[in-house]
Amino acid sequence: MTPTGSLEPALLELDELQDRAVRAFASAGSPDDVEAARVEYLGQKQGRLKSAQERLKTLPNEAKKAYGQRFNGVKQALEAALDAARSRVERRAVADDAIDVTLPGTAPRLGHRHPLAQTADELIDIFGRFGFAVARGPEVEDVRHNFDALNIPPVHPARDPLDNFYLSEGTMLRSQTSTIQIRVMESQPPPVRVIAIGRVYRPDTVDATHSFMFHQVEGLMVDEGVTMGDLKTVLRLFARSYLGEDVQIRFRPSFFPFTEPSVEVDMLWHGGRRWVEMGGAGMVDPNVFKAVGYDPERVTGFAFGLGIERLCMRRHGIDDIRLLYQNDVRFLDQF
Ligand code: FA5
Repeated sequence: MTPTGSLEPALLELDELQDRAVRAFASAGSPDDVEAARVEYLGQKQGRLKSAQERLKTLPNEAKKAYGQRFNGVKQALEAALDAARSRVERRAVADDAIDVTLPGTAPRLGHRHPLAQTADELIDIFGRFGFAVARGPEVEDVRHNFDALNIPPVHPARDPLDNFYLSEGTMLRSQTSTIQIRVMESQPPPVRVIAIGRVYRPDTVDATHSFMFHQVEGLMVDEGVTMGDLKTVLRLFARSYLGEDVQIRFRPSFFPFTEPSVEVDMLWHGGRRWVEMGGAGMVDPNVFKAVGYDPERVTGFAFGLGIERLCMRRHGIDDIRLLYQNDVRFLDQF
């Protein structure tokens, strides 16, 4: 305890107060620490500097001047230490909010092509290797390309309004990609070797294997001397490329107005027990050649139309076509 009235110990205590206060401000790491130090040393009510000021009254008059001068110096030093501490913690808060360019970045979540788009790309790739170019046609079609030129007579059940999406007079949403066969042959002379991939529309009841909108890949090859053997070879090679060496395919006699003879193409693989229909195919009917101005005495050709959803589903083990259209990312992420 300093004896009241003695200058030297009072000055020493002022020095000590300054030392401690400056250290407290210098070590304050946050705005709260700085505030706590301010209250302890510079607080108006019970701050240590305030107590040191009170001390002045207890000193003899001749000591007051020296004490007062030292006191003012300590006060200035403490205020400077407070200012320095404040601006230091503020700078740090700004730096905490700033971007640290040395940290690893946040990788953006990349999407990928839809499984059906991937299938379409792969089909274009495989048939491309067999020499087939890609052709396109409109989804809103006229009745001539969807039916007439394909040798489908006016009374044929395939034209039933209950089985098609008719639009205005003479137009409809195409029900098959075979329309593109006609468009290609109308626009170029033989030889032809094309595939066409696109959406087709039918008011079918939706279930695990049927949708009212789905995709087909159409193939057409026309030249002198094209045979059914070529058709079978191309489809067999395609099935092996897309589904694997162990796939088996079979051809079942069938009927389409635009091919003669016509077949359904089924596939079976991975030791499966059930044959699944891929699509229809056959040798282009002479009446179709006549409708587009080709000479059926000179050229022959084959055509096929396969369902892309079913190919994609078989390839990936998808058991419900609706999954392909629900756009649930948890499902799509798997492909
Ligand atoms: C046709 O569409 C003929 N144009 C195929 C063809 C082309 C034959 C060239 C001869 C020459 P089909 O209606 O069978 O044929 O349909 C072909 C394939 O489309 C079917 O095997 C099936 O895989 C798919 N498909 C048919 N309807 C649906 C549907 N509602 N939902 C999903 N896929 C379907």
